[in-house]
Amino acid sequence: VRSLKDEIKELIPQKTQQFNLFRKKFKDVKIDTITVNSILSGMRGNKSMFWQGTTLDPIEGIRFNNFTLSQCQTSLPGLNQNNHSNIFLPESMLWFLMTGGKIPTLQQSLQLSNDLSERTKNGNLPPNVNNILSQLPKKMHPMTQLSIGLLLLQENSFFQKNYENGTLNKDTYWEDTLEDSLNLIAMMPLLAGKIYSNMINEGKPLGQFNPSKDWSYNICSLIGINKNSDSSNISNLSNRQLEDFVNLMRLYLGIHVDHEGGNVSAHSTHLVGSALTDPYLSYSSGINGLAGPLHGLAAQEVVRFLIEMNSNISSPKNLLEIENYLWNLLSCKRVIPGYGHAVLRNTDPRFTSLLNFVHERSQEFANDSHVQLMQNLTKVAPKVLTEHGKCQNPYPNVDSASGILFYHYGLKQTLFMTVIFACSRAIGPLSQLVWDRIYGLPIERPKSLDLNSLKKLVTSP
Ligand code: FCX
Repeated sequence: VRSLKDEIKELIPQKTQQFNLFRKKFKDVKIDTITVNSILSGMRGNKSMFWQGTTLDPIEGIRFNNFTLSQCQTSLPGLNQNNHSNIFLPESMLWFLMTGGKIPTLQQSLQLSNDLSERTKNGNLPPNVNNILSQLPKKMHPMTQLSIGLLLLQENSFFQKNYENGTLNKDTYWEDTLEDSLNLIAMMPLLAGKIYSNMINEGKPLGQFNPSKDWSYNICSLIGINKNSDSSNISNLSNRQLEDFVNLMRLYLGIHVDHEGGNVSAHSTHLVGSALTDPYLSYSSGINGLAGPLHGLAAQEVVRFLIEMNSNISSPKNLLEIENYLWNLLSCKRVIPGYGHAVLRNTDPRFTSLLNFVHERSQEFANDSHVQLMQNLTKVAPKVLTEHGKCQNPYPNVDSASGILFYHYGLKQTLFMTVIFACSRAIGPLSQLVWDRIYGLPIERPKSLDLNSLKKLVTSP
């Protein structure tokens, strides 16, 4: 089976030729105008960034290489049914994004999975990294621990080493970027496992890495929610539930990989990377952005919000009480977490795919009052937010469902949930970083303006 690197190498001449021709032919064509409001409102809607793998349509949601999420779910290989299933392997998506749209065979996905396993050197973090992470204060925010973990791994960057010793040139930047990116992605399960064990098990391992298993399976294993878990105190799940949890993890990791380029985690990785910064440093910056409550941390906020609301209403089925609770929240100038989006103007298809996971297992979730509340909220929150009249998108986003499903299976540490998001998000922005190097994109440097300069621009004819 050909390796991912060979596949990319073969694509480069044709893709770069297309890219360069396009740039040459259309370089002076105007495609957007920038208003004062867009400068003062987080550059919302400015068409000013090149991003290859994903685009976000306000109504239909995310497309990966022009495939909708449901097309990905029927086309990308997974482990469940005849090579293709609704739950594809995140490794399949990694291949699909890195190759700019080539659908891998199951064999190629499994080979990539195996490649990632081998890159972990028997499932161990380098001893110095492990030691330093063990010494971090156990109460340190897990996203801070993750960012530190990546910075510690940076000493293994081939890009950084080879740039320093002068053996790289513009044509070969991408090769070490790919190498570093795959090594980084391979290490994410180990970092996640270490951080979760710091949080709940005094840094002692919760489970074992299994080199013959896939990336998602190993995340479940290393956080102690798996059949081979060393720790009996964490999950009391039946075999079927453990299997479902691994599938939920595969689904979650597959759908969170990317959400076009402008979101904070993707954009910060891209921006920092544009200074020829290596993948470890670049993605560590992305992670710092993901840790914000308006971005990746929202899933955790939703879990806290659902638990809190359930303790204040008589039943998750009482829609009137839910409505009153939401109005009360809004009157205190707080947001309804898991609702709204900067680009989407419809229900997030990623939310729908998580909801389908629940519907397919209705017995399992029948008695979970938090999952019921999450579902019933969809009947009330859009109406309330619409009447409230501020929010441009009153519909649920992916974070509305993700955390509470993990919670159901025993992952109770809400602060940790964004670490799992970060495992997934590595895939999109790092695939882009490889292509940034192939296309030779320059350092990003938008022009900033102070109020005086803006005033001059708006008053001059
Ligand atoms: N509840 C209450 N008010 C909301 C709201 C919500 N869920 N969503 C938006 N609003 C408010 C905004 O706070 C803003 O108020 P302001 O004028 O007083 O500042 C107004 O409505 C207009 O905001 P809008 O243009 O619709 O949304 P933005 O693009 O500014 O912000 C986010 C988008 C996602 C940040 C916003 O909808 C929000 O805070 N949602 C809740 C948090 C959340 O779920 N985040 C996850 C987003 C996503 F999935 C991700 O990127 O990870």
